[in-house]
Amino acid sequence: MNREGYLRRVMMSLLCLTLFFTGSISSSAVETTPVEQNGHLKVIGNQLCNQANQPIQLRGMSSYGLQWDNGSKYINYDCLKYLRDNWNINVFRLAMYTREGGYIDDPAVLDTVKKGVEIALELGIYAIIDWHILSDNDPNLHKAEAVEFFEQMSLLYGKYPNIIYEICNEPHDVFWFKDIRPYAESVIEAIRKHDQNNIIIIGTSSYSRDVDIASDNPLSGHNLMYASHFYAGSHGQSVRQQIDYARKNNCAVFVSEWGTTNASGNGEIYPELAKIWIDYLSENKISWCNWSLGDKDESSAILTPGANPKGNWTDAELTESGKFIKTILSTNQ
Ligand code: DCB
Repeated sequence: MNREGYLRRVMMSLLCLTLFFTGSISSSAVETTPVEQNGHLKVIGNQLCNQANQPIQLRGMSSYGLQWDNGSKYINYDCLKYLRDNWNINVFRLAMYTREGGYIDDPAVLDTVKKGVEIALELGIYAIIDWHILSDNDPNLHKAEAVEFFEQMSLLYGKYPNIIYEICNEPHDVFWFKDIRPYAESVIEAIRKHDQNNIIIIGTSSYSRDVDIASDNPLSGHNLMYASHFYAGSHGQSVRQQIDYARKNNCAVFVSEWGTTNASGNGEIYPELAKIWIDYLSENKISWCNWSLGDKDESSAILTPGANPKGNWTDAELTESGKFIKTILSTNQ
């Protein structure tokens, strides 16, 4: 090979190397989504972990009730992308009420749930499919529908690492061992027919606070977590102690819903008490979703009435709670 040919080859190789490195650097910085980074989640001991067995904390928003316009209008690609890219959410909860005009009363709400899941798949964030029992306090009231629903969801989406199932939002006036546990066994069995791996969150008694009671008689099976919900104005140290107790019993806890208000979802907000909770959850790498992404005129909503459905909100479109949550999430506090 002559000298000119040799030089040309050296120059070409340098060019290729430069293109390779700049290309790969920019794609990892900009294009790696939370799900690409973390893959299939799993529970190890009492801790949620990623595919590489490293502890992970998911943080994000719960929708408002999807049967209502105040909640459903924010389930669109632009809004959830805005929350992923500007508020750093890596999880999103789709609150599908069963009663109060929800799935049992009008199954059309399922379209919004599916839309939300498909957006989560595109955006590479985790999506919680929440069977949001509330006035129907006992999950057994609609157990047959729940079994059928979750079997259908696991068949459709179980192959994607994005999916998390929450099988009963907030049971109350029922007992863990006698009522909730057998319900959970049936629903888990239905999900596991099609999806052997994704995380399943099980609600607990007293509006999903009694994780301690559940942990004394836990379910058998893998990748199961127990729901602990709190409202900062109503629930504090004693609820954190219930969580500590469950974790000592080797049960994994997911705070799939919490609010800055009292348990009514309205009235004053309690940012100092909420910050104590947030620090506790971060220290223990406990995942959470805040209630709620919606513009109902109530203080637990993060948006003021009429806020842009596509995100990109000004401060005037955020409530006090919204500004607080935005700071916590976007500055990784
Ligand atoms: C939970 C529910 C959630 C509820 C919020 C705030 O309920 F999971 O669905 O959301 O916490 O209360 C509220 C909405 C309202 C709506 C109402 C009924 O923000 O706009 O009108 O649902 O659909 C809890 C949580 C804790 C307790 C009681 C309730 N508690 N509860 O500890 O007593 O009765 O709804």
